[in-house]
Amino acid sequence: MDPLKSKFKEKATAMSADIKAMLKTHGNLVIDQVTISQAYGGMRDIKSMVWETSLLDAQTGIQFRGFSIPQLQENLPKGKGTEPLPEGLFWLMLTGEIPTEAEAQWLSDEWERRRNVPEHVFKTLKALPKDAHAMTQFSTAVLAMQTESVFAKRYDEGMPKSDYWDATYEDAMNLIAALPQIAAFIYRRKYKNSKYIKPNDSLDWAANFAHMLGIQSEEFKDLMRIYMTIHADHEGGNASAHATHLTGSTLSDPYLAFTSAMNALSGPLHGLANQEVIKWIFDMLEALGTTKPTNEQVAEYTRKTLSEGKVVPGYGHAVLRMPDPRFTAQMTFAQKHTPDSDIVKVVWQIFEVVPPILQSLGKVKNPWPNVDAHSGALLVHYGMKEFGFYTVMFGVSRALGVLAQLCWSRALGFPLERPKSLTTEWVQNFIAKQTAS
Ligand code: CMX
Repeated sequence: MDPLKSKFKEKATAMSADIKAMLKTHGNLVIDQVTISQAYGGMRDIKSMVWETSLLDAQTGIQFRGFSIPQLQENLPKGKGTEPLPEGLFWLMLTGEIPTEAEAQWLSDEWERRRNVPEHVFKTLKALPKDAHAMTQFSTAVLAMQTESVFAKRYDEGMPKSDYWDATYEDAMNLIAALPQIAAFIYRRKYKNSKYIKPNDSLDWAANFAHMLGIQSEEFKDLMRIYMTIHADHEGGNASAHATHLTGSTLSDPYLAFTSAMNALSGPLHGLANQEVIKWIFDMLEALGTTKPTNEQVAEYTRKTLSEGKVVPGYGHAVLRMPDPRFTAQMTFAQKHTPDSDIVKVVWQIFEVVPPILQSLGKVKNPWPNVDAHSGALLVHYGMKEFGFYTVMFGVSRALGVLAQLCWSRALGFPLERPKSLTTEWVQNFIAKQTAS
């Protein structure tokens, strides 16, 4: 058994026993109540699922196994670069332990060994029109690759429940290993005349992705390392994580579950916001006829967007009530590497101008930027102007978190997810009974 799998098995076996004992003694403790507003309002804040790999706090932001983003930057292995390796984060999410440089290097090599993409996946992609959205292509490719699922094959052969975690781990590792190649193929086919770039065996997972996209600078490789790290996981209730959890809970294999995640990520209120942000910025600069707008011009354009009944993309969050630490991490990267970039400066200007305007509406619960407010400007700076591809990059990263958690969900034997729904008539009758008594 490989070192990561055996460590995961050891941790999951111990935790499974702990959870069984806890449920026996404390299973009836009430941890939350649900209001009618929550039932109608997208189930905000209801504590009703367990997600081991990360936890989100409204005021302090995301923690991966108890580590904030700056702490990940301090503690995770960095390989040949200066930013954390996503390999290290995956190890941390799966085992709860920070890996050594050697363990992160082992994982890099292991993903290199597993990264085979079958020819029919590329053929499937080639059958799609190039102008199909990059996320449609990405989701289709992952679905086409489901032919390789170890979980589906073993289930078909009668695998016992006790082995589900093992087959899930195999699929998670193989899929994560293959995603950069699939994503880069989509990018090069769609935008670079199908001039593909072969993987480079000497590079880590994120740097190899940068290489296959066709941007060879060391700075961009570091950007990909931090980008793939900060987008990986955001606890379990967000739409892409929850979609993986829900689909996976039916014992659909990891390829099918991850496709659900990617379809959820493709919505403009979730991952597609990263394309919408840069589109909004480009549209604004074009409308104003300048690359260096004044704060008054940005404010006026923001008010125009709101008056047209649209949201300002990249701002607001269902949980956070402060600037997203993933935004701040990208801003810190930009302050270090690209302080003179015009497009990055516009992002910082929007950060100054937009929050008070959103606050003044009186209804926006979080006027601050989220992760998507910054990412596009950095990509544009390094030459990736094709914003229709941006959500695929988010998706490649998101695989790390949701698939690590899927291993945990199978190891802990989480059951089919099936919350209770109501009709408005049921709610009205309930109110009538409550108010009568
Ligand atoms: N611009 C304008 N209005 C906004 C807004 C924004 N950025 N954010 C919230 N609002 C509005 C909502 O549309 C809602 O209006 P109505 O009552 O008229 O329907 C009101 O403020 C209250 O919303 P909220 O409780 O503050 O926010 P929600 O939890 O419902 O929604 C989110 C959260 C992210 C969907 C919302 O802030 C939004 O649409 N933001 C822009 C899109 C975006 O950046 N999404 C990416 C999120 C991060 C990610 O998942 O990648």
